[in-house]
Amino acid sequence: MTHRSLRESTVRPTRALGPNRLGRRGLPPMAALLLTLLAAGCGGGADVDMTPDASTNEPEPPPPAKPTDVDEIGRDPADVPSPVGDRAPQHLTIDITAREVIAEMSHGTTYGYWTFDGTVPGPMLRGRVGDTVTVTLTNARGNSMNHDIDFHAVTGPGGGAPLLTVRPGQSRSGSFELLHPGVFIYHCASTDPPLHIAHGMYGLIVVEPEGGLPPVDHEYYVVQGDFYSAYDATDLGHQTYDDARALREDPTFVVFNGRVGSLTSAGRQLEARTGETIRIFVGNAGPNLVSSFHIIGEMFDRVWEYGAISDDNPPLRSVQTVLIPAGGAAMVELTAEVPGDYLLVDHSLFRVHKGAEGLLHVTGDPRPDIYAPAN
Ligand SMILES: [Cu+2]
Repeated sequence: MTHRSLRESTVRPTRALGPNRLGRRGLPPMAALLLTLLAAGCGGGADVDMTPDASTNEPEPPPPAKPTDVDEIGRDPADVPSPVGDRAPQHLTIDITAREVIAEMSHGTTYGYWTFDGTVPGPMLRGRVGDTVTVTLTNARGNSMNHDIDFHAVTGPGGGAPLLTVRPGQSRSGSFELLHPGVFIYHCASTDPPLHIAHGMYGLIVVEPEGGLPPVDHEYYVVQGDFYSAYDATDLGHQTYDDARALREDPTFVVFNGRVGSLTSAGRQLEARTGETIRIFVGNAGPNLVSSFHIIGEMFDRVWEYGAISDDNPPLRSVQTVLIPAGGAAMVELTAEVPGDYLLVDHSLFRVHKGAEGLLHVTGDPRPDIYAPAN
């Protein structure tokens, strides 16, 4: 993020007291009512209607839900590229398209997303330390905004963003050597970066250490993000983005993989059998919140905090909850011993009411030696 963009984001005019939030004469409802009462007291007995105007206290409902451009905004958590393995560094080519789409945020609500390749998060990218990647970003014709990509895995100004800033209908490319292993966020950083992140423009790039990561039975891809609309999460209709709530860091939705229910719907859950090893690449795009990532009923056998998977960083073991900063990631591994359903949550638990939950479904034989009723 550049200093220029920070200043711009700070001085952006907000809609904190937009028309929907105002009472009569452009004042907040309580102030308007107070003025009405004062006018009655000074009016020399004038006949003033003291009945509060209900319309001043009732925020307008959202506009109707819009037709959607995509059936599913949430990236499938099983959509993970193959492991790199033990290979020499090579040159990789990555093509990504910025797409602005209307999609369902929750049942009965839509949101105007800005995406990489039409999903949130965008595609998981994967290479190894020492690889060179040539990234071509295309900004789809018909989009309204300029877009770019700041790769936290890229060494150099803006994480590559200045080389990849594209106007709608255009493409640009940049080449970068991946100097550090790790699990890294990438995100759009165009003009007002948090605005673009709050519309869904982010993903993970995994840079494996030399020799690759040890094999596991399942790998999954989960990225948390917070979204800000002018309405309540339960208001059905089109949920338009709201600057005021974003600046207050008061999200309407906190979700894994793009929407409410993205990782709990049928066919989109994380799945494993008892005894199998599960690796989850977990990112937190923010733009505001820090995540306390937790799986209810399980412990992480191994955790690489901050996504620092360099060979010389041993994992933490037997961890209950992983703190993931905004703009950060972690790699966690676990084996489920007992069959059943396990909820993925942000353990700032009221966020579950805003959508921050997923599901790990484990099949296998019961283990009464570990988990059983006692009577
Ligand atoms: Cu963007």
